[in-house]
Amino acid sequence: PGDKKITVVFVLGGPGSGKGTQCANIVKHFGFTHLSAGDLLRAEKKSGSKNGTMIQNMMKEGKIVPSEVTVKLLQKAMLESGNDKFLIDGFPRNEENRAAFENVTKIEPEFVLFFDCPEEEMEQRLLNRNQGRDDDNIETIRKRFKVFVESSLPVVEYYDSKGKVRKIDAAKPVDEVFKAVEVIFAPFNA
Ligand code: UP5
Ligand code: MG
Repeated sequence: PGDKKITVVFVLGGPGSGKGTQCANIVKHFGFTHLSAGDLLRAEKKSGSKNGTMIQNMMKEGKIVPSEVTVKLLQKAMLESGNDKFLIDGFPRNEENRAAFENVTKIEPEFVLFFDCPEEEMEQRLLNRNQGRDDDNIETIRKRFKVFVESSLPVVEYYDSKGKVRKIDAAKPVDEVFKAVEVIFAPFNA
C-alpha cells in the first residue's frame, strides 16, 4: 500500500436509469476508469468460474450476488487498471455491499452520483435495449425494480444523510443528462 489517494465515485440508479451510458461519457472527458459491477459479474459467469451458475441464477432473479464475490472482482479490476480514479457503477446495491467494500478496501466514496428516473421510463428503455441480457424480460425487470427500491435506495439514503449524493434527473435525453453530469465532474478536470 502506497500513499497514493484513490478516488471512487459510486454511480447508482435504477435498472435502465442510464448508469452505463453516462459512465462511458465520463470516462471520455474526465479520465476515470469505469467498473460496472454487473459487467464484471457477467464476465465472471462467462469465464466458467466456480461461481458461474450461482451468479447466473441470482441475476436471472434480479437478486444481489454475495458481497464477497463482487468486492473481490472490483478490487482485482481496480488493481489491474493502474488508474487511481474509478466510477463504480451499480454497486453498492445493499447495506451488506456497502459495509463489505468499506471494510475490505478502507475506501470511502468521494460522492455518489445518483440517476433518478421514473420506473415507466426505465422499463421502456430495458425492453427496447435488445442486447441479449438474460435479465431484460418483463418478469425479471419487475424483480430488479423491487430489489432496487427495497435494498438499493436505502444505500442512497445512507449517503444522502452524509451529504454525499449528487442527484441527476435521468429521464431526459442522453446529452442533456450528460450536461448535468459534467457540472459535477468539472473539478476533476483541473
Ligand atoms: N438509455 C440510456 N440513457 C438514456 C436516456 N437518457 N434516454 C433514452 N434512453 C437511454 O441504459 C439502458 C438503456 O437505455 C440502453 O439501451 C441505453 O441506450 C438507453 P444503460 O446505460 O445500460 O442503463 P443502466 O443504468 O446501466 O442499466 P442496467 O440494466 O445496466 O442496470 P442494472 O442496475 O439493472 O444492471 P447491472 O448490470 O448493474 O446489474 C445487473 C444484475 O447484476 C443485478 O440485477 C444483480 O442481479 C447483479 N448485480 C449484483 O448482484 N451485484 C452488483 O454489485 C451489481 C449487479
Ligand atoms: Mg449498466
